[in-house]
Parts: sequence; structure tokens; C-alpha cells
Amino acid sequence: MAKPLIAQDVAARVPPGQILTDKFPVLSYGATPRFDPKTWDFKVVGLVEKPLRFSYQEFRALPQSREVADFHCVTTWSRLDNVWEGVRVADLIKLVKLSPEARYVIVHCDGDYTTNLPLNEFLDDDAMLAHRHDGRDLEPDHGFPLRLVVPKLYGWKSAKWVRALEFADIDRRGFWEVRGYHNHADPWTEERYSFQEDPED
Ligand SMILES: Nc1nc2c(c(=O)[nH]1)N[C@H]1C(S)=C(S)[C@@H](COP(=O)(O)O)O[C@H]1N2
Ligand SMILES: [Mo]
Repeated sequence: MAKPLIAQDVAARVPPGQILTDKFPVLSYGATPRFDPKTWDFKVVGLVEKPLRFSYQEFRALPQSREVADFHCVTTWSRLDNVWEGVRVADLIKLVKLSPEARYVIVHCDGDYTTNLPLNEFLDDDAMLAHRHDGRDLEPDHGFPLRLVVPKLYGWKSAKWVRALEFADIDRRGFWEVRGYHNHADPWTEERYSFQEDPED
């Protein structure tokens, strides 16, 4: 029999300063982009031996995975036990020959949103490029046809409407990271704002 979920277990999964919600709020800067499967593509560029381009069909044919993960937005809501389905970043990267100098990724989205991540966290087993949430296709507002999910970091790193990955040797701050939000974004240590960053890092 499944172990019953007790309040204490749940509390241990909620980072400091966060409040639980069962709803799935939409947090978007700007409008939800229009999706056309005929023109949509997904590119891998930058410090790779050979840039890659996937059509929508090609991307959807990649090996699929499922994972359950908690989601924490810096505006203080957390939603537990999200079921994501899609392509694990660790699986996608098997098709990419990264240059040895690659240390960061910049994620590019429709609507000019970007976010940056260190490679080690991007390649973690729990990072996923998802097209389904809780057993249904993602709603357009939640990132359909494809969003990144990085459960260990605040939600703004989980970019919606992803179109390209750019690998780089130097770190370049993304949309929120240049607008006062923390470059790293660990919810457990409340890395919320850029003024908290250690200048030595
Ligand atoms: N392209 C894009 N991705 C984005 C955002 C955005 O404005 N544009 N907002 C981020 C923020 S702040 C959060 S908390 C999550 C929210 O995801 P949701 O709207 O599916 O809840 O998406 C992130 N990804
Ligand atoms: Mo957010």
C-alpha cells in the first residue's frame, strides 16, 4: 500500500517563503505565442561540433520520459507533484556533440524570452523538455508545444515555448536575470534577487 502523505513530509518539500497552491497559475511576460507545427523548429547551436535542427515531427519522435516534480515560483507559490512528460535533457544531449569549452546554456524562446543555466544543472537527470502536464497536453499559456522544466531552480528558469538551446563558454544573463533576479535561483537558499549574489562567484 502507498505510504499516506503526512503534513510533515509535505512541509519538508516546501522551500522557505513559499506557499502551496493546487492551482496552476500562469506566469508569463508578454503574450502567448502562436504555434504552427509546419514552421516550428528546435535548434541546438553555439559551442557544439555540429548545430542541430529538429522539425516538430522529428522532435516529437525523440524518446519520451515521465517525471513527477515540485515547482517553485519566486512570487511565492509552489505546486507539488507535477507530472511532466517529454524529452529528458540528458537524453537529448546524447545527440549533441558538445565542445569541451561549453559550460553554460542559454535557452531561447518564442517572444524573445531567454534564461541561462550552468551546464551541470541543465544536464541533471530531472531537467526535461516537456509537452504534457498532469496527463494532458500543456495549455498554450503553460508553454505548448515545448517548455523546459528545471525543478531544482525557481520557475523562471523553466522557460516556456522553447525554440533553441545555445551552448556557451561564458555565462550570459537571461530575461529576468538582467532585470534584478538571481543568476542561479536556488529556492532552498532563497536565491531570489541579483543583489544577493556573491560578487566572488
Ligand atoms: N517564455 C517564457 N517562459 C517563462 C516565463 C515567461 O514569461 N516566458 N515565465 C517564467 C516564470 S516566472 C514562471 S514561474 C514559470 C511559470 O510557468 P507557468 O506559467 O506554466 O505556471 O514560467 C517561466 N517561463
Ligand atoms: Mo515565476
